[in-house]
Amino acid sequence: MRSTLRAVVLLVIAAGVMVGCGSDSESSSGTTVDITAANIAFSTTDIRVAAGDVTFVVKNDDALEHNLTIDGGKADKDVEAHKTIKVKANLPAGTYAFHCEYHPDTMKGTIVVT
Ligand SMILES: [Cu+2]
Repeated sequence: MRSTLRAVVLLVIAAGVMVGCGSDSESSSGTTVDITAANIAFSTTDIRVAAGDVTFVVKNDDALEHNLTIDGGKADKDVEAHKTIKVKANLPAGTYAFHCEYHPDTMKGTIVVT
């Protein structure tokens, strides 16, 4: 009886682990670019990606709000203090300037899409 109980417990644990592994992150196509905003500056100012869907993961390490704006109306999204956001943009080949709406003088860069 005791070994049967143990087998059932192990089976339940195994099933739980399998369910946990199965629920992976959502399937995403395209490129992901990580940008960190810290000390009123972007960690990356010279971005190069392939044309198509690009997901920008913007992490704000500062205690004030930032923003990611990509020229040409490709993106415009705020990032609250100590938050991380995802911004999706479909970018055809070309060169795009990006900046933070609140600190455009110090937080800006270029995205080269090929
Ligand atoms: Cu900013």
